[in-house]
Amino acid sequence: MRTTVGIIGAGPAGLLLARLLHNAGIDSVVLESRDRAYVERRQRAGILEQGTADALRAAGAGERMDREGLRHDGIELRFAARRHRVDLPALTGGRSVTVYAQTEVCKDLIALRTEEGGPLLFEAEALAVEGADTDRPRIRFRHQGTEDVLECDYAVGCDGFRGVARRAVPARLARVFERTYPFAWLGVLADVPPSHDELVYARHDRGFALLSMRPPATRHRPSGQAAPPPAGSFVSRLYLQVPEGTDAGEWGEEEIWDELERRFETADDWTLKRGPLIQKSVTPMRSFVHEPMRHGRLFLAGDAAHIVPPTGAKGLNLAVGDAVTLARALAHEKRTGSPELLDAYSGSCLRRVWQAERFSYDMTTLLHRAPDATGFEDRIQLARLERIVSSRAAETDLAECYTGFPFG
Ligand code: FAS
Ligand code: PHB
Repeated sequence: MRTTVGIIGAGPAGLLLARLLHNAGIDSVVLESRDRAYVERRQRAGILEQGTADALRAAGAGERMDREGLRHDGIELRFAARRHRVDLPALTGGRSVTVYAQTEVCKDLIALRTEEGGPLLFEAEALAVEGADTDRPRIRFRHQGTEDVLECDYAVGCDGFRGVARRAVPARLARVFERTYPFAWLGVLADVPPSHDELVYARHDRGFALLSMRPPATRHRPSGQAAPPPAGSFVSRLYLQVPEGTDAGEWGEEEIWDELERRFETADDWTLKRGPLIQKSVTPMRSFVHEPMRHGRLFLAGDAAHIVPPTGAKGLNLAVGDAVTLARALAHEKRTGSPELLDAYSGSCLRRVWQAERFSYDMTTLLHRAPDATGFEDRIQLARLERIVSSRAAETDLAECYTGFPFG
């Protein structure tokens, strides 16, 4: 099998890259180890930055997002029973975010790929990337029980944190930066309308909690069905900080609601509506960056190169930024013969990645209470929050970072 760009992974990075290359007249093959149902059902990110929403529209993949997604102009910070709304457009010259789940983004991109006809092989597991530092990189893979080789001009690892592509970068040339956190997120999807119309990030002595939401389409409705949901029909997506290594089975339904209620406490009459839990899972918290994001004709994009704790809602958006940057560079090389944007890819992405790492780290340490937190650290957290809610400069930094960084 042969193609111009061999893409490993059909998550947001791989699917959007394939779409952008198609629009630029560049052929590609996407190899995805799981089946379509798994990829379309995997509950992950829920917030699209302004740049991500714009990129999906420009790629011709934003129609259902515009119909079913929800524009959000603010988020609420909650601490010491206080509530503070951060007005995103007012602080960023008009930028907002869109609530539209990663599952839906993937469904839309898979549907487009299937329509446009470019090869997207499910249950095709890449085994290794070979010859990355030659003119003919190859991806060895197994599909339907048979081993095969995908010859390509360029190989792109969009295969996530546990993928194989990164291994093709010689250890002597790689630098890894990593931090793990002593806590994780217990995430639930609940069949009850959200108790607030925007996201709520709560810092509490008992730990962090997040109130988010999902369009009803997230209830595993196959993409393409009509009937746009009325905004009121959204369901609740909620997260609780739990100790690292927690098993979701340790938490019963009532216990989860009771703990959420404690952490979202306010001085006013706000209440948390309860309902049946549809889905429950634990996400570990990690900061990780692999440098460089290129080796010869192998490029890394998305979680294959970097991981952020989800507090800043950056993971999916960084993956989109990498795909946009790489597609632009490959199209430039096809049009002009010049490799200059390809040569600039890693540095350009890493500038954006490190800004997102800094913001995600700041939001995580601002809002989560470490198991060994001291009274001093509690007071510093509250002082940091007080600074944000009382200083337009500090609040602007949060709003600019939350709505997203320009794609290089
Ligand atoms: P992905 O991991 O999405 O996709 C990689 C794909 O490659 C997968 O489909 C995988 O099956 C495939 N693959 C792996 N190895 C392969 C091989 N050898 N051969 C072929 N295919 C292979 N981000 C947020 O912004 N907000 C959140 O709330 C949030 N929650 C998350 C919860 C969880 C449990 C996880 C794991 C991540 C979460 N993230 C969140 C981050 C997440 O959204 C990622 O940033 C996003 O999926 C990155 O997209 P990709 O880089 O495409 O990687
Ligand atoms: C989500 O809706 O899944 C979500 C929202 C904001 C975050 C993280 C996750 O910061």
